[in-house]
Amino acid sequence: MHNLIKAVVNSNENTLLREFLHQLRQQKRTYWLRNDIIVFFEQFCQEQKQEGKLSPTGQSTVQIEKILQVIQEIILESESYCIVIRPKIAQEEFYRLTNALEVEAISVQEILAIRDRYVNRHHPADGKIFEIDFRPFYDYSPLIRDSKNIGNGVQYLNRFLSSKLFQDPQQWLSELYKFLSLHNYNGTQLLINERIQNQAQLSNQIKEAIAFVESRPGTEPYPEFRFPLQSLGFEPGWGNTAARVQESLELLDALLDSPDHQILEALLSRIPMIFRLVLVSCHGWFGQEGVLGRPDTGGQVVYVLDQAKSLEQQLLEDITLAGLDVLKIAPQVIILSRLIPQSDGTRCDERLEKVYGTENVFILRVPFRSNGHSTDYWISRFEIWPYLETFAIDAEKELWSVLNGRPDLIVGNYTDGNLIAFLLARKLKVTQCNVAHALEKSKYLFSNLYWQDLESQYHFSLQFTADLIAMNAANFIVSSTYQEITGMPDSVGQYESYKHFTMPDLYHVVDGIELFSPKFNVVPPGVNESYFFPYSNYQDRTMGDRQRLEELLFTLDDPSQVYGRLDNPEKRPLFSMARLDRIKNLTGLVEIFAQSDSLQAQCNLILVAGKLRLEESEDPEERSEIEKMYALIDQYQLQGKIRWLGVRLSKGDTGEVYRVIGDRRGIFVQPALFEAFGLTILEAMISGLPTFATRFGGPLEIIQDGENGFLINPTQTKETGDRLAKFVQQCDQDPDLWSKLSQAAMARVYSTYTWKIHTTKLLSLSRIYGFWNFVSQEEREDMLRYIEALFYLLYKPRANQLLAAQHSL
Ligand code: UDP
Ligand code: LCN
Repeated sequence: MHNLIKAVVNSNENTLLREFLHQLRQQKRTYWLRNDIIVFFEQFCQEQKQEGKLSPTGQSTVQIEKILQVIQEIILESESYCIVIRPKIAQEEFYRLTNALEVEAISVQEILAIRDRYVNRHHPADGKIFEIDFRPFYDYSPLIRDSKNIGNGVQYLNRFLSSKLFQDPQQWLSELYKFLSLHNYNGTQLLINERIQNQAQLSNQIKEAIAFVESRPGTEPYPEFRFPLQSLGFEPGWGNTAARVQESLELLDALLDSPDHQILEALLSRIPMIFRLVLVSCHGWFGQEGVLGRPDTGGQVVYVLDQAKSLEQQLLEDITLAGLDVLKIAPQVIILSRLIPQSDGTRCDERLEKVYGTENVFILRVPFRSNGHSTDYWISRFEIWPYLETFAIDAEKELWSVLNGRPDLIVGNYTDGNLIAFLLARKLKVTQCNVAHALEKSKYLFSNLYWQDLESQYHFSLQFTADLIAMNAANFIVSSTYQEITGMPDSVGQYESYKHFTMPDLYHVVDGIELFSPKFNVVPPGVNESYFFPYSNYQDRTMGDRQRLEELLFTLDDPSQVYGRLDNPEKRPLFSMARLDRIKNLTGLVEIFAQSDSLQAQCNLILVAGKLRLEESEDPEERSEIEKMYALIDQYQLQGKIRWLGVRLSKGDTGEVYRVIGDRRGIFVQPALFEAFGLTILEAMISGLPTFATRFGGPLEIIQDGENGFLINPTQTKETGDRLAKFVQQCDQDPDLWSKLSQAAMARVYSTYTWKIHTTKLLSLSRIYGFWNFVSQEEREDMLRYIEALFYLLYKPRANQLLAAQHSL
C-alpha cells in the first residue's frame, strides 16, 4: 500500500494530489471520513475540469482513485496528512504524507495519539496512556489466513487442531478416552462405563461392540439390546437403533485407528453433551406478550424466544436419535432475563414463565440488585452496567435451583448478556457463546472519540469495555452476517471496529479482537414460520383477523391508536414497521415519500411504530422521533396520504399485517440508517412482500439486489423515492413483476433463513467448541486472567462510579 501512495507521488498525478490536499485544507475541517473524501474528490475533479486543469478523459486521476478505493480517513495535521487505508477486508494501515509529499508508515499507537490530538486529549507529558492489547493471547489457537474464510471458524479450527492432536497418537487417544468418559446426565453415565478403564480397553471393546450390533437387525430399537451392550462397556448415547449405534461406533473406531477431522466432526455432532442451555437476554422487557416495540426490546426478544423454542425441538430430536429417551431426559432451555417488579402490565415481574408451545423452556427472571435491594423499574440498556455482576451472582444460584445442575452452554446476547455469560461461564467452567445482535460502537459515529461528551447519556466507556471483555472471553461467537464481523471491501465491520480505537484519556486499544480467530461463525437467524408465512396461504389465515387488521391499517377512525385518515385507502400500500429509534429512520422514510410526487400519487404510506404521543414515552430518542414525524407530516402536507399506527401488535397480528399488505400488492420498506441484521426484512419477505431495505448493514447479505428484493441508500432521499416510484409504476404496467419479486423473496427466506438451519448449526458448533474447550482449556487461561484484570480494575470501578452517580440523582 505504501507503494500505491508512492506511485501517485512519483507519477504525473502528484501535482493534482498536491492541489487536492491543498483544497482539503481550505475546507477548515480536519477529520475526513471515506464518503466525504470521495464526494469532495468528485467535486474537486469537476472544478478542475471546468478550469481545464484536468483532461476530460479523466485518465490522469487513475492512481489517486486507486487510493480512494481503499481510503478510510484523512486527518489533517499542521504540516502533514495522516491517512488510514484499508487495503483489504480486516486490515488497516496508517501513513503520514507531508506537504512535500514524503510518505512514511506510522504505527497504531501513533494514529491513536493523532486522533487524541484531534479532540485535544493527547497529554504525552503525563506519561503513556493505558494500552489494551489482546494480540499476544491469541497464540492458543490457529489463525485463518484468508479473510474470505472468516466466519467459517469451526471447520478451520477442527481441521487444524485435529491435525495437531493426531500427530501425537498417545495424547490423542488419551484425550478422546477422557472426553468420552466424562458424559453423564444427572449422575447416569452415558457413552462408556467403568468396564472400559483406559484407551487400550476402548480399542478392544469397540470391535466387540460393533460385531455385536452388526449381528442385530438394523431397525431394532436400542432398549432391546441396551443391557448386552452395557456389559461390553457402552452406555446410552450412541444411537436409537442398532444401525445408528453401529454407525456411531464405527466413527469412533475409525478415529481410534486413523484419525481424521471430518470423522471427528461427524462423531462430535452426534455426541449427546448438551441438555441444559442458558440464553442470557437481560436489559429489555423480555416477555412473550406486550413487550415488543418498547425501547430496548425489539428483534433480540423475537430472536431469543424463537431460538429457544427451536433449540428445544432440535435437542429433543437429537436426544431421540442418540437413544437417550430411555433415560427420560428432557432438555431444558432457560432464558435468563431481568425481573422488573413495576412491570407496566407485562409479565416481567414473574420469576418463572413457561414459554408457550414448549415442554421445558422457561424465562427465568432475576431482579437487579443495588445496595442490597431489588430495583423496581425498567432501566435503560445504557444505564445497567453497575447491576450486572451482582445479577450474575444471583442468577447462578437461581440457575442451579431451576436446572438442578450446571448448564452445558451459556449463550449471551448483546453487550450486557455477553458480559453476564462471561461471568457465569468462568465461574461454572462452561462453554461461552456470544451473540452481539448489534454492537453499539458502530451505530454512533465517533462514539469512542467523543465518549466523554456522550458519557452522561450513553456510558460507552462501560459498554465498549464490556464488549472487549466478552468478545475475547467467548469460546465462540455467532454472527448473523459476514459483514457483522469484518465489513465489506469499502466499510468496516462491527467487530472490526473494535480492532483498534482510542478512548481518549481512558485507554488505547491497540489490538482489541483477533478477526482471523476461528471463534467467529456466521449463523443467521430464521423466522418463525407459524406466525410469518406467505400471504397466499389462505387456508392458514383467519378471515376475522384479516378483516380486523385491514380496518385497522386502512380505515379505522380511532385517534387513540391511529393518526391519519386516507383519502384513497385503495392505493397500493408502502409499508414499514419499526421502533421509533433514530437509527430506524422511519422519519427518513416519511421524507422519501414526501419528496416524491409520483410515489404519493401511486401509494399510501402505512407505518406501524409503537407510539403516537410524546407523553407516552420517556425515551429521548423516541420522543424526538415522534416530534419530527408530526413536523414532517405538517411540513409536506401529507394528511390523507399517510397512516401512522401507534400500536404494539401481537406476533400473530404482526404476521397477518404483512399478509394484508401482500393482499393489496403492497411493498415493504426498511429505511434504517444502519441495521445490524433486520428481522422485519425476513418477515416481510417470507410473507411475499417485495422488499426495499437499507444497504447499510445486514440487509446487504439477506437481499440479492434486483433478484429477491432491492437495496436502498436511505440517505439519498430523492434517488430512493425515484427507485420506489419506478418499481411501483412498472408493477402497474406489468402485474407479473410484483408476483415475481414476491416469489423470489419467499424462496430466499425458505432456502437460507430458517430456525432449523440455525439451531442445527448452533448445536453442532457448541459440541465441537465444547470438545476443543475441554482439550485446550489451560491454553486460554492467560487470556482469561488478563480479561479478569480488565473487569475488576477497569470495568468495575467505573460501574461503581456510575451507580454512585445514579443514586445521587
Ligand atoms: N416488532 C413488533 N411490533 C412492533 C415493532 C417491532 O412485533 O411494534 C417486531 C418485528 O416483527 C420484529 C422485531 O420486532 O420481529 C424487530 O426486529 P428487527 O430485527 O427488525 O429490529 P430491532 O428492533 O431488533 O432493531
Ligand atoms: C438487533 C438488531 O438491531 C437487529 O438488526 C437484529 O435483527 C436483531 O437484533 C436480532 O438479531
